[in-house]
Amino acid sequence: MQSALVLLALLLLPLSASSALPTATSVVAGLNELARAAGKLYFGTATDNTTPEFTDPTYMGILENYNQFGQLTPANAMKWMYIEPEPGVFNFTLGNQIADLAEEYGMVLRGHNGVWYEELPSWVTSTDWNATGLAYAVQRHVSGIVGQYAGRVYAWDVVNEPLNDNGTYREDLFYNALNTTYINIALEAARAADPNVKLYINEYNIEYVGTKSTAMQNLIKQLQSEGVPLSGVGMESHFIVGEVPTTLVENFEAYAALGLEFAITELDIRMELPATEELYEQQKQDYYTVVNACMQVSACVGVTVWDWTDKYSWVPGTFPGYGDACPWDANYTRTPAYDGIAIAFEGQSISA
Ligand code: 9MR
Repeated sequence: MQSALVLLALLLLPLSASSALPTATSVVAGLNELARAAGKLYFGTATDNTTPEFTDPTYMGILENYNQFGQLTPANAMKWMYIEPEPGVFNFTLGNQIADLAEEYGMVLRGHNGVWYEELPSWVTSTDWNATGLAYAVQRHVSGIVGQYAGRVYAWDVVNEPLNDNGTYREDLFYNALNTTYINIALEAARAADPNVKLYINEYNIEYVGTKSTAMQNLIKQLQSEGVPLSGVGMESHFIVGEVPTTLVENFEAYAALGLEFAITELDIRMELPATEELYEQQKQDYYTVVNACMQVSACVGVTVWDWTDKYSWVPGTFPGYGDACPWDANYTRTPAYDGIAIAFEGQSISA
């Protein structure tokens, strides 16, 4: 009886929804290995130890594979609310866990992030700041976190998402008390705390030619003219299947011309669910387009996906009806998107 049931289950297996979709076919050791062979510093991923990811052995088994991931970004662990929950009182427990993991496997670590309008502790959001008080708090925060990881972090997203989509400055509590000087204060504090770490500004919708990208380039020129330390720009790259911008390379070259390096820092390409074979194929093409754009510009140091499996992606929670944005599906099967990344790092062209 039992073996009859097993047989029945095996017969039904190919009919399940997920196995009807195409999977990756690349026979490669791993994406980081390919990225490094292509001269990039890493292919990496965000990872989150504030959620159940780190208690999932299957997840951890793949995460810890250096051939796949040569770089980690804490999706939440180093954000202000976790790392400085009370004024001047730091808690590095979660951040250290990711930093230790990166070190154990020889992975590059990106620090994320210093100053951002989200995920702030209540002591920051509930204070009616004057300029002097907030300047002190920003300086203490950034020097605390960058100093803690000095020598261990490759690059810090010191300032995160300072712009609105129309190119104006985001009027968050930092801007309201300090205008744009909070950016200078944060970058200078970071440089004082670690003389060697790369200092980045990280932002979305600046990956392509447009108003917001121009505004970011103007901010960079302004900082450079003031002698403020800045090493790189993070191009988040949260895209939609079939809507990947066509001006990535042209735009990336404009940043390289400013003398900066840059990285794809939060790549994912979401689709409207349910997934279809056609959407998966388009997504493969789209992943190829983004990674190939990084390949075309030597100032692009590496590519990070904003977690690698749909099981833990932030996308469905934020964009209802959308998902399947990662190169591994929720069952840890590699999807055609994986092939798109691999083909780009291999320097080959893709057939649509
Ligand atoms: O992935 C992060 C998610 O777990 C958090 O709930 C969220 C809070 O806003 O932040 C997510 O990460 C964001 C990153 O820090 C900055 N760029 C956008 C990312 C996705 O929202």
